Amino acid sequence: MDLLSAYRAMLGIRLFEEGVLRLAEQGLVPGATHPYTGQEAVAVGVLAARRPQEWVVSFYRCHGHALAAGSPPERVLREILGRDGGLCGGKSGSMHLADRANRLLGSTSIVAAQLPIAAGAAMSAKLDGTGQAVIVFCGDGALGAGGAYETLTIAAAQRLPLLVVCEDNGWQDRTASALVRHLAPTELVRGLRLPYVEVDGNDVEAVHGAATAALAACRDGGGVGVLVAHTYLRHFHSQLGPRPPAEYRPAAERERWLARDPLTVAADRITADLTALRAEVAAETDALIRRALDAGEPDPATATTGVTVTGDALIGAAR
Ligand SMILES: Cc1ncc(C[n+]2csc(CCOP(=O)(O)OP(=O)(O)O)c2C)c(N)n1
Repeated sequence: MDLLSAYRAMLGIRLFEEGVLRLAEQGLVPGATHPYTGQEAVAVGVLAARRPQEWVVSFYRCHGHALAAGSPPERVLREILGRDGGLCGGKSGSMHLADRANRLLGSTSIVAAQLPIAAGAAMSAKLDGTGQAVIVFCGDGALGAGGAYETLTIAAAQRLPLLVVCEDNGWQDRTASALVRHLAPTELVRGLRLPYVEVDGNDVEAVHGAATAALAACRDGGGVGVLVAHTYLRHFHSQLGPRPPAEYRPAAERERWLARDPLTVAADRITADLTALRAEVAAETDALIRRALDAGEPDPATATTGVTVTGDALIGAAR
């Protein structure tokens, strides 16, 4: 992986997300929006290891995954704002991004619901003999859900080519994970006898290396694998309604993680001067935000189009 390109991609996501947060504060984002700030190295590192045709499945914290999968940022932002020209016609909003062209199968707001969806895609890949894996992102809390357990059990028994990327940011909404979980993600998957690897989720090169190896194992008939990436959110869980104050999370915890921000970790290893690159990405982001804000609302006549797909059409389109 080219570290400079990875840095650029992470910076693009960071500035995009900071822009979304500003727009949310101005009341321009309908519904809830969940920032990805601080977790950029996971999406960028993992998706740089993906083969172009491999499906990705995400959850409500999906902006970073979509951008790293190749979705056009302006279309993603228009979607988040519910505007014309959005990735899904302005109908999905922030939490349900899907982009067939870039193999983002979908994103769901129901914790852990993305796992069985991804297992279905992995089943399809296996039956088709494509030799491709499917990548699914989830939070650490999602691994405690019943649907996750069922999915992992069945996927393991069927040796489905599925890579589960668990983004362990230490929190589940407003609750510290340590308070509510009996087993850490690694202990849980060890109990299911699944191959797993644990990685510093703020180090894009480490994530990329681990994902490359894990995906190769999945594709090679190894079946389901799990990558647990330890990371941290810079901004809090969701931006809707009253938000907890910054000090909600312990100051020492925040400081420790923010000092190891993925952008800083990568920049420290790059010898080139990044000033011009930073200015360029900032200007690009500002321009796309301005254009998205200028976009109109979708034509009401499109409200019922493209929202359901039936039988053969679904199977045909998914391949
Ligand atoms: C089935 C279900 N239960 C509860 C919720 C409410 N909820 C939204 S996010 C969240 C916490 C999930 O934490 P985690 O999986 O660790 O992901 P993170 O948000 O930290 O990335 C909860 C409980 C939900 N969306 N779906």
